[in-house]
Amino acid sequence: MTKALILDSTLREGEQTPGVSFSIEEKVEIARALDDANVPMIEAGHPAVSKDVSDAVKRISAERLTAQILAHSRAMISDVDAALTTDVQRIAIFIGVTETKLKSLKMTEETAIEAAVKSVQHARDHGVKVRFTAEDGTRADRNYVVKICQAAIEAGADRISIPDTVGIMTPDAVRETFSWFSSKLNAELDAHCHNDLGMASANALAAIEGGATAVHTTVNGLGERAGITSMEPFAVALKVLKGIDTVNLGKLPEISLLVEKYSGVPISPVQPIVGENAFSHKGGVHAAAVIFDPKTYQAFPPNIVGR
Ligand code: HCA
Ligand code: CU
Repeated sequence: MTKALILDSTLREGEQTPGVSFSIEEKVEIARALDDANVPMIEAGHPAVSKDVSDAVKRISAERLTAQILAHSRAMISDVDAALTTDVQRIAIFIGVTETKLKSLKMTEETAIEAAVKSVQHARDHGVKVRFTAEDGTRADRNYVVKICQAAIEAGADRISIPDTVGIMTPDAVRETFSWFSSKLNAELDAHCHNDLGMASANALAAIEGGATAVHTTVNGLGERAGITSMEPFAVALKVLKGIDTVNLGKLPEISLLVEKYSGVPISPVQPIVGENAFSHKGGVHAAAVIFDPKTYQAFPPNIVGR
């Protein structure tokens, strides 16, 4: 467990938050801020969704940021083609792998593998890197997930995401899942943890322990339903609990405010790291002890995030 990359998906997963829609200018500004904080991978949108999303991804690619820019795509040639027009460095191709999802897509296990392979090959033929996502992979039949991922790897994918799409995992289960998949798959593994049971940050940390080399986050934890792993507490936890450096922690409060402003989703006062109360003390016993020595009631010094 030595590497950990953060992939920020505020502009893709985060924009799937009900009521949230960023303008193109806002997206470019958020992407620049993430890049400025040394976020290595930015998932900028799903171009097949609309002209606006596609234009935004194009604009962000054209910024030539240090971060690698990704576009999301279903395992369909038309989606991959839409992603290719945006000039991104990597396309993240996903397909549902549970029995229920395959049924709803009117696919069999075999036709889903074919769709995955064809779309991965199509992207690779156009010179872009590919991540393949086995959507809802933590609830699917493991042996099938390995089979479809192996096919995607043979077709040219070099990263595989095993998302906890409905947020039902525990840290122990995630750690075991990632060590199992890393023993079976010859690719870098991404974790994408939804927060339906409030486990997203703990599960993401456990994924790293199990062998994942990247974790998907959003600023302020935005995303479908209860969102996904929030970048701020996760990046700080990696540093404080595991000694792993990722993004520039001092930039987190300003990025959080920027995303609060453009998403219209308010930061809660008790939100870790960026909430108004995150480093405040109220009870007399606490206040007196903190005046004596701050570490009595602090998990880590607030100045590591510039507060
Ligand atoms: C979804 C897709 C996804 C994909 C994650 C990924 C998920 O919106 O259903 O590409 O790694 O949660 O499975 O966000
Ligand atoms: Cu998701």
